[in-house]
Amino acid sequence: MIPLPSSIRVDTSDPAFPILEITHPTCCARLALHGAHVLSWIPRDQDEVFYLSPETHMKAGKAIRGGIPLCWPWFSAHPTDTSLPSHGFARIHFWNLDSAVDTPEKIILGLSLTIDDLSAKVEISFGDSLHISLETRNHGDKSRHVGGAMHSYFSVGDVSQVHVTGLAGAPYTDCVNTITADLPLDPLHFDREIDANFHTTCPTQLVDHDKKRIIQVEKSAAPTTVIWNPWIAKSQRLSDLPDDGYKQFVCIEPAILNHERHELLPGASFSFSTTIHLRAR
Ligand code: TA6
Repeated sequence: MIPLPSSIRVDTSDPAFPILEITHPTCCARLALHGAHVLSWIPRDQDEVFYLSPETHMKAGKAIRGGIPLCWPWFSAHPTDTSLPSHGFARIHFWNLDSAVDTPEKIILGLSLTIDDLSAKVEISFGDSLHISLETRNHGDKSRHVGGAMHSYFSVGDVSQVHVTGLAGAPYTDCVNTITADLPLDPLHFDREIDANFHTTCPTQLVDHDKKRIIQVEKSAAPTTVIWNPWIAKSQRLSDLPDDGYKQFVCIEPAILNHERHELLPGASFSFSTTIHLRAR
């Protein structure tokens, strides 16, 4: 482990699953090296921003349910080989911690993962906002197609008391056929399973009347924003989510879908990112 500033300690209560615990004047946060996975972010004077299932796995090779799963180098099912893991490799491998910097405004972590001839470098800044940038580089001699997502589970007080704005007019793909004429999309309320890909570069806002806050999700180089809430039936089918887990989160996911993947020529790189801000409502 690299030398860490005093604002970061390693929780080794499970030595096989190290978690960084950040205590900084601007925020507290937790990150698992497995998946370079943000588990928690609590800005000063705010409540927890992310939902983490009390029934999540926390072991090698299993995706964590909640926080910010990094989907890479593809989102959802692999475009040609369905035997490969859904949402790619990033969230089911341990990443290397390459850097940890403490500044008065934020903590900046750098982590990396290499799979075959693709390397991923993620930079995560924890402060009074949260910024994640994921850079992919092709070290091979053939071009590669790369996509992914930052699959954030935002904690809500009561899913019936929230709505999402910023989707007005965006073309979308409804992955579960639940968006019908009775469900306006801007603002988007939740009274059923929603799994939809909105093709927009605009920021999205999660307005939480219960927690009296607005979470703004900005992004760069991610042409789609995925909105997901599993609702009742799917929550009951997911073994790592309580049956009523759907009441406590909404996923807003900056994404590069399979048909939007970047072609990375040998030696080339590209990055996409998200920035999350909170404000009172
Ligand atoms: O959020 C979009 C989505 O692709 C949904 O279809 C749902 O499957 C979700 O991701 C969770 O995926 P996971 O593999 O983590 O269960």
